[in-house]
Amino acid sequence: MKRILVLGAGGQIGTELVPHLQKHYGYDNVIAADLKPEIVARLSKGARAVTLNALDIESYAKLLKNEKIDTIYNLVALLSATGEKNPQLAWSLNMGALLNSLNLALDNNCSVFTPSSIGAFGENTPHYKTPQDTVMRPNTIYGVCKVSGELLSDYYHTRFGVDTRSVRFPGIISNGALPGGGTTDYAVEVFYEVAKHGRYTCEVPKDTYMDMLYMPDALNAATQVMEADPYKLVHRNSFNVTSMSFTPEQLFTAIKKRVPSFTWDYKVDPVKAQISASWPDCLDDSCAREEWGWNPQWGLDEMIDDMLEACARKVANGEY
Ligand code: AKB
Repeated sequence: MKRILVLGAGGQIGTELVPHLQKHYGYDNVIAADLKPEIVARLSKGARAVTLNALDIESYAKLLKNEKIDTIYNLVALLSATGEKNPQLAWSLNMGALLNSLNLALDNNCSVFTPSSIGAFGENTPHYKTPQDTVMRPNTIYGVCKVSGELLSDYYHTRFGVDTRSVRFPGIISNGALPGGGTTDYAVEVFYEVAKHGRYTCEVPKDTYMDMLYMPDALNAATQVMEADPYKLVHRNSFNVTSMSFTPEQLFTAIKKRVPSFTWDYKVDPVKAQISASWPDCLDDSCAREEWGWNPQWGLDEMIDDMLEACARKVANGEY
């Protein structure tokens, strides 16, 4: 049985990845680590949780040894929009956590999953059916970290034999923890605002296409790529994955069909407009399908129905 550490466990993905991993590998085999004690206090209600600064390599090494960890899910990252407010911090945090994870994985014989992103692509990437292997010249610090992270992870695999694997996540839509600081966050926020106020002001231009995944598919992507037969992997860092692509206007129109009183408008944030315009409209994820059987289950309509119900419940229970 695997012994797993989830770093940055209190964020949007970690909050749901921890119970998903517990279900597959057992409660005791999953350690949830986060920087902030108040987040660790929340996590400890449903997991073995510890406070850890991923940049503190000695504490990180001690935890790996004490817990006999063999698999690291490194989710530590400042996202695209927040990264632009403090590029130096984004670089030192995103790359520092990755470099420590790779070096400690080498010393302790661990596998490492570090999500990449559609943010790894840039303006001169082909935007329609963006290929697995293509031009990658992002113009955000987040994207620069993601491309560097992909290259570094592949380097640690080919040079030192570390088992590194990854997927390029699009926007992830979920109703566990809210995302924070991303360009795709609008596609989550809108559901809470529909439930609470019946209206939403969107900061991304109405006609910008971006790929999205519903959380259950994102969780499966993270565990399936780590379980894949290594001999079938032509790629490692990182695989395109997607299940839907839409514009804000298309999403809001589809919500309005279910909630006729819903209204929305736009107050475009120039940073988010620039970032979202530079990202793909839709990815080609055929390599993930061929090499490890990627097969997402959630499309736009099922996702909207599920999100509306879950967010209405959360608002009714006073959880938002
Ligand atoms: C962001 O918007 O920054 C993230 C991402 C697509 O990586 N959600």
